[in-house]
Amino acid sequence: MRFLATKSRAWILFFSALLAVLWMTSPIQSVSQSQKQQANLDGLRDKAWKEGTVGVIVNLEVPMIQELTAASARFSGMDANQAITSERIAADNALKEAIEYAAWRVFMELEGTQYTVNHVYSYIPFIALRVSLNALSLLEVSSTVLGIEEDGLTRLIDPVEDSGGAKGDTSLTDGGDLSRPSLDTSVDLIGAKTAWGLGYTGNQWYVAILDTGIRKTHQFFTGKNIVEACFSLGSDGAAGAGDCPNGNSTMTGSGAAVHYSSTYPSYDHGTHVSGIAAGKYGSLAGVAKDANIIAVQVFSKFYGYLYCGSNSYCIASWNSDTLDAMNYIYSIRGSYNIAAINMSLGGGRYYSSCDTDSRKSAIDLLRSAGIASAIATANNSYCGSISGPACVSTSVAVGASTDADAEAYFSNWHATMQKVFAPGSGIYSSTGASDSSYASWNGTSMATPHVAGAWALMKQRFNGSVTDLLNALVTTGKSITSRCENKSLPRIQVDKAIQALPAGFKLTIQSNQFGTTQPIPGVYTYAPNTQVQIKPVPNTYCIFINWSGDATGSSDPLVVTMDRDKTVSAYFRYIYAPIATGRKVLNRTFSQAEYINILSWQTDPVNAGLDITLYRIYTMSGDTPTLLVELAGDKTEYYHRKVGQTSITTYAIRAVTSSGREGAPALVTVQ
Ligand SMILES: [Ca+2]
Repeated sequence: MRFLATKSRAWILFFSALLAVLWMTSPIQSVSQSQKQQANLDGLRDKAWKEGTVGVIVNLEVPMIQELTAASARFSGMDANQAITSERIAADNALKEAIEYAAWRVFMELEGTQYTVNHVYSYIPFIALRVSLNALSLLEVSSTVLGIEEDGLTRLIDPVEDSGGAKGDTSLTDGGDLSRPSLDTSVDLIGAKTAWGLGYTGNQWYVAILDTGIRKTHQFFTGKNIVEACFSLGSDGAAGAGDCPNGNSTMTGSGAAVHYSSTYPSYDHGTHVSGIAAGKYGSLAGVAKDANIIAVQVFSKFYGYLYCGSNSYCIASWNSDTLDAMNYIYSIRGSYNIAAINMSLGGGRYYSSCDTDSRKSAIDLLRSAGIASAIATANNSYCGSISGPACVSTSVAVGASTDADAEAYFSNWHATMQKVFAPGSGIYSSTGASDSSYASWNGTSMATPHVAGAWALMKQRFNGSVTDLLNALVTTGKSITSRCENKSLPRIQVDKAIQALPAGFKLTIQSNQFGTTQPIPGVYTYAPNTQVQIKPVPNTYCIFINWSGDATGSSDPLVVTMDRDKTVSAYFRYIYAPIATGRKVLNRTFSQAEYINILSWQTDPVNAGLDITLYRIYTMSGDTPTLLVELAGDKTEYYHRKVGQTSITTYAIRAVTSSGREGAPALVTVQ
């Protein structure tokens, strides 16, 4: 275990500057003990006492968290250019620093107790720790802590066994016959093939599979870009050494999401799920056949009866690892067009929404960036209850149906927590045994990637919000009545959902590095003949010059009529400081002698072509400017009269354009 006590000095140094600033500007509201989630505290104390430590996920009080999150989530989808990347990173960093500061406050309070820091999340106000009883007691009374939940283990949703078969009908394991299998049937049933015919194949989009990793050399993933990551604390539930391929508890990059050996049951679950969402080989294909995959391995390896029951070996995912995987997906939203995350994992039994779960924050964060969380309801045959995190009200919880459009007997049912059905019986997809192995499995785990894949098809048509796209799926799906009660939910019909979404033309908005636009640069889809307003937003000391591409002139705002796909680019320029000098002279007039500061300047030649109509001269008191005088643009000299003989004055001279934008200041000190 890695205890942080010896590291806290580095934290102190790192955050000392922040402390000074934030202490003044951000009053920390104290949180009454009654506001915290009390339910499990007794259980946590008990566990910490018996086992020495307990894994916890701690909800932090972070001032301005809603504003900071909204500022970050404004940057959804891929960055259009470098200017956006730097703005997004600035917004993300502001959020990250506020969370780190709150985390640091907690670590200060825990000084002298035993604890391990497992995760400090960058974008959600949580940290995950393994704590001693002493540390837990301090967390309970901390004014920076809003809630404490156990870092629980969540299982894979194992495929349901057919009679006599290990995982569904393994007799279908591929012998070269790729035309027969039922993935073909289910993909066709939900209208994916029709959607491909309309041009929607998931091309350019990514589906993120949070699962057991992937056999990326499998023929079903030929030609796909596969982004990999791993979050796996290991059986000790502590950061540092872990079960990722590099031996650590986190890893990104090639090889990070390689699956475990077949010693571990369901080791290749993620390979099967990925194939359903986005596989393609020969005539067999998953739902979003041209989509790419972000494979995130979130499971740790366990051994022994306590964890694995009758199996010697098993896998389970620490909730704090799953949370970090979701946080990671958000962190790379500027680099990939991410349609949805798929979580074919779950645990527990929930009769109503579990919206106090930490995973709600991550699901909402992804949702604010337009990324859906498709989550399996699990396979316990429950009526009126489903597993978590599908129970989070803002997830897209998926139950399983059959190819005959009946509810699968194993599928957990809840009329409102579940959102849709998708086929999950006898679904044929890639497995981990070899690069050409396939098998037919049953389960809500297999239903869920049908929805994640469908999301990529819909996003290609219309890059709308999770609400928009879910609404399209729900209103166009085929109604399936539950075996549990006389209520129905729609089985997805993606071709119809796509046609219900705005047909849309694409508007690509770009800007150079000296400004941005509102809406921010990116690719948008609008219904035909929509009039779109775009405002140019210059950076400090910059000026908007004109539009190019499918627009000209310098209208602010620009109105674009969407009668076809269009691209508009906003061109901005930096206004350079004048080239200036200053000196002090003693002037003897008839009546008196006076000291005069003489300032002279000329426009920097780099400004050529800019319409400089004014110069403004400020005197500086520290960083604070006070306007001294405003002069016409043809002036190149100013006499500041009656200054003290020994006075030292700093002037800021700025060029001002006809549109009133001020350029960068030339600072001139005269003494
Ligand atoms: Ca570990």
